[in-house]
Amino acid sequence: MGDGGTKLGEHVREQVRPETKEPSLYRVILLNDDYTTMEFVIHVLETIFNKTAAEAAQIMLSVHKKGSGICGVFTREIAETKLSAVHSTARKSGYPLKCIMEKE
Ligand code: TYC
Repeated sequence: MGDGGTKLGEHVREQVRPETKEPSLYRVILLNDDYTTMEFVIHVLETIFNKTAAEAAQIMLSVHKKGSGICGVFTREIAETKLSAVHSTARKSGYPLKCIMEKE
């Protein structure tokens, strides 16, 4: 047969363990800097990370005080897209805002 199929009379092993795995998850972490305005960070959190105004203000202030903070946990491709979106909108507006991703 040669196509991974089975011939008549061959036994097919029942699959006992699924071959699919849960995807790895990544934290997207926003970093503080001295130049990006608080308003712009709040705007980024609302538009890219779908936070409410209250959540965005809380995360922004925590990053401002502590140096970094989690804005969400995503699969790898989505985390990469969020990073690109943050860096692209920040550069367009002339801000050095940075975020990184870390495997959970
Ligand atoms: N530290 C900035 C300021 O005082 C505000 C800020 C907060 C910048 C969070 C980046 O990820 C950040 N304007």
